[in-house]
Amino acid sequence: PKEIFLKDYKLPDYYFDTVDLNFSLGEEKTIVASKITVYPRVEGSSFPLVLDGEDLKLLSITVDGKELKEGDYCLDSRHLTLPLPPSGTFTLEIVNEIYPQKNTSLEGLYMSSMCFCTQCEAQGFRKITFYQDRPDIMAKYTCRIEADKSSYPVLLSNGNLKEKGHLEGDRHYALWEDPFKKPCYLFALVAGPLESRDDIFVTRSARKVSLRIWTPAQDVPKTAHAMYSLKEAMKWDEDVFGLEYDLDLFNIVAVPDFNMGAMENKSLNIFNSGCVLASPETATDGDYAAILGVIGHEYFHNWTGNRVTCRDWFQLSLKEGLTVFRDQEFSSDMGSRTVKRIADVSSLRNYQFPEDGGPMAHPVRPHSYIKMDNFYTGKILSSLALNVPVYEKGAEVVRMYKTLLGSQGFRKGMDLYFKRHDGQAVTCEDFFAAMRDANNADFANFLIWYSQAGTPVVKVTSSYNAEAHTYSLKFSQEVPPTPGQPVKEPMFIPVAVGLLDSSGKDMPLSSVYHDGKLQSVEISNHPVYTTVVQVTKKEEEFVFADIFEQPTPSLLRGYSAPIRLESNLSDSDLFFLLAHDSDEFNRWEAGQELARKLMLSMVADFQQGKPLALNPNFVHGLKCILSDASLDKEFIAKAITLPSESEIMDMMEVADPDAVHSVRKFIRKELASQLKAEFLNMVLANRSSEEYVFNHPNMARRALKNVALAYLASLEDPETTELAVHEYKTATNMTEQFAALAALAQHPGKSRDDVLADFYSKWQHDYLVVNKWFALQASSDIPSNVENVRNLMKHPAFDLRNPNKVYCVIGAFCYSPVNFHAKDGSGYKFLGEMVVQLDKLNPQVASGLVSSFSRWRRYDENRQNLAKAQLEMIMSTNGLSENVFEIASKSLA
Ligand code: B3K
Ligand code: ZN
Repeated sequence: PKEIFLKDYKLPDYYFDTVDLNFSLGEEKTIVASKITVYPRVEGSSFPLVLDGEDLKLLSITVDGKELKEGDYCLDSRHLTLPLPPSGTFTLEIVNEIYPQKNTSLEGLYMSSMCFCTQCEAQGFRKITFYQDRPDIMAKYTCRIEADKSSYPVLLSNGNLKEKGHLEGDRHYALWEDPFKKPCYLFALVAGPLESRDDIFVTRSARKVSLRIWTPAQDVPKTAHAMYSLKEAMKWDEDVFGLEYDLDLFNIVAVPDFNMGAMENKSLNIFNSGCVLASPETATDGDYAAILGVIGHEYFHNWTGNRVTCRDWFQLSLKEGLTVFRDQEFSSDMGSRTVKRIADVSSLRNYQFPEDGGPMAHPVRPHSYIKMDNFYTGKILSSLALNVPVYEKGAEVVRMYKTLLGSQGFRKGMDLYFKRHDGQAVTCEDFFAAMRDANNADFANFLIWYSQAGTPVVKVTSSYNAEAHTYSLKFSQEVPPTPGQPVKEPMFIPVAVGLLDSSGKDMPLSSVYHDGKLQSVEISNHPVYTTVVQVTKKEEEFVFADIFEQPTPSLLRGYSAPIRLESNLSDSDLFFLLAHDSDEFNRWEAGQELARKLMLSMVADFQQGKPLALNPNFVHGLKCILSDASLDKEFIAKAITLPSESEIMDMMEVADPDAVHSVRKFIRKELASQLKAEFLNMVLANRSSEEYVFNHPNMARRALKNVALAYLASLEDPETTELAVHEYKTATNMTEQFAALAALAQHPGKSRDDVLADFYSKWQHDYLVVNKWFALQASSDIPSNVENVRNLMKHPAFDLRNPNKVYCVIGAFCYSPVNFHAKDGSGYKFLGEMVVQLDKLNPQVASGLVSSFSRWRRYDENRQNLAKAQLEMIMSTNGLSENVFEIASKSLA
């Protein structure tokens, strides 16, 4: 397999102006005819024209109307080369065959249930026809689709419908035209027996846009929330970024078989049905929130990704980091900003930090790849797979621009970015330059965020000078080495700081000394309570003036940079911040920091065979949060949730899944028993009295109730078990029903078996709910779960060809540290077998799973040997895909 490098990027020798595609659809065989106007980048130059093409059967190739004979071109398994194309502009016509029914990779053109559909990003278009499959080739497309009328009544592609009509033999056709230039990865086609929910959005310049969400007829009622989300997203992008939709039609199609969450094809977004379909009875608040976020995300790509796209795939974060940032902001504005921030930061800690510290660490903009797809499949979360560095750390980088420039400065930068680059394929530097130039900003070494991998560790120490009334914060930063980058440069780290007085109030900040210079912080005599200091060197000091008592610092407010912060705050400082910080995110963070310290020290006790005891101050701290009526309920739910097992394991020298699991379980049970009255009260006080509504207050209420119920169920006593069964039986929405089921499912026994059986019999007709049932069992911590998981795979509802089911059963299993990392190696063996089987069907899904092995060196020697043996077994498999090869070989390196 060949590694591709960013530094080798070359402008294409040829561009394409117009592309006319013609599909004659058949399940077994589809004929694709393309007609492309080609012109050389440099007039008069003569280079070979190299087209990508995989799994295609070439039928004919014509240049300017003249059919080429065999010796006129070269064809291998990946390329079609024309050694001597005509000079100047010419017309290239190619006819080829493809086999959608046989395409289990779910990229290119494939079948999902009764539909044809496509997935072209990153390099799937080459599985449809021969093309220069790279994003800097932007052309205007038409697409004519021909298919059986009764089996495929709906025919969709990008842009506007120009023509449709009947053809002989129960066939029909549709002709679509997309007026915007696009790279081929945004091409899409869908054909099938679909029906739509229709609506209209009136843009701010009073244009009417038809909105259609397509699904099989029986699912149309479940698209109301997706339509709501789409309209809200369209409005939000106008309000916040001044960005208006640019066509008269916007289509969304939901299909059950999809490798990822969704795809932003121009005006024809294709979605994993798990990211579209919802009803109060079948979807949880989490699903509703995810749908809002993903619908927003794909819609926002219309500007950040489609109108301005990436020059090459190394620039993926240009569109993904920015669009994730935009969807995070959208969700924050639609719900609770703090809670959304907490969720995003938890995700970074659970996935990004571990990856950044392992063999797969790579920068936001990678330097090389073997298979581009691997930059999308870092974590598998229900049905959504996202690459964390490119997507989520990329979003953090975009967030830092906003932190540094403020909302208005950031908006100016965005405006300039679109003004300069609309219709272009550009790079991360272009985005950086727009932000800088629009604000005359000095960003020093900010660009290093794109090229340097690893999570910076920032240490901060503080001291107060009571005579001078100054307060000093000394920062030092270190970026740990990562593969290929042994030595690191200091990074540009914006640290948002507030100082609390002894009553817990924010102190006004007037001025800061930095490098011996005094800088005013106040803005025109308005007191400022949070200021952003810019740490750009290995060591740096900031001294706050006019501080009249010893403060407690609130550092990195709102998590202003994606770093690990190590401070000299004492436990009592942290309890103080937990109780008083005006920055709600940092209140949560103080509680988490306390919990991390506590858990790590108890893990050490556990490993030394000492009895476990829970610090009463911690119980008291949580009790205060629980009883603080001024706090948002969803915030309370987050604040009383302990850091995950993987977060704690990531902080250990040698990760010990059994110890971490036992300790976390112990603390949960102890909290439940000491705060039982409070938790019971929370369940009773927060039951639903009305119909399901998707809004923040209602979701917050349900979140708090569900967390409390899970704590209570951990007691495994008859009273709380009965309560959970009661909540399960009386629930009127999936959020509460599933939470009660999940609370019971953690503990082996009759109640567990009964509710699981009941749930399946209730919901067996709904595959998305059945997926939840699968995931709950597969991710369970009950002992020796691997056997249950093997049995689940024999269940009639399981299908190895459907990515969602693979994620819900095999993927979910890997998220139970105790079972995946079982000492006897049974979990590793299971995953090894599955990767090999899946790789033959769907390499993207297989490589997503193999990454669960990549951190094998973090465990004890016995586990290391067992995991390594599986990686070696995978590597020795014949016919391994490049996708799996890349992850497995890098993991072993
Ligand atoms: N851009 C798509 C990702 C497709 C990846 C395919 N391997 C989804 C998104 O980020 O919006
Ligand atoms: Zn995206």
